[in-house]
Amino acid sequence: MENCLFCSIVEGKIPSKKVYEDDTFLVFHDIQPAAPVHVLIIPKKHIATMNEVGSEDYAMIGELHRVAQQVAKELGVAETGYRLINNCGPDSGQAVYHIHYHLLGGAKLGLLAQ
Ligand code: IU
Repeated sequence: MENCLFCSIVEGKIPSKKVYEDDTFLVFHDIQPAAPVHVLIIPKKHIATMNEVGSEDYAMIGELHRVAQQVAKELGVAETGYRLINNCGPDSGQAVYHIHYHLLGGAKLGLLAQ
């Protein structure tokens, strides 16, 4: 998708600090971390928001949770705890319209972190 920041990151046109990558997903550090651990888990497929997730994507979105588990372990927050957040649409504060999940941890998180 042209003019999509996260598609450009997937394509390597914009650099990112990668944590994990496979054929379907990319995980990279958020450029403005809101917690000691703050990474973004994205499908490589361009889906603008949660509202556009179709039945053909349900298995992939399920698989994303496996990636979240793995990354949480690798980043050392699996046991201490973490938060997995998807912002959808204007009221949520979604700024980038390529679906992504924030994985936040490494400290006690405030109620409204992200
Ligand atoms: P949001 O859920 O759409 O509000 O989150 C977008 C996130 O993308 C936000 O935390 C930004 O700091 C982050 N981000 C980034 O990691 N790299 C970028 O080049 C840009 C935003 I622009």
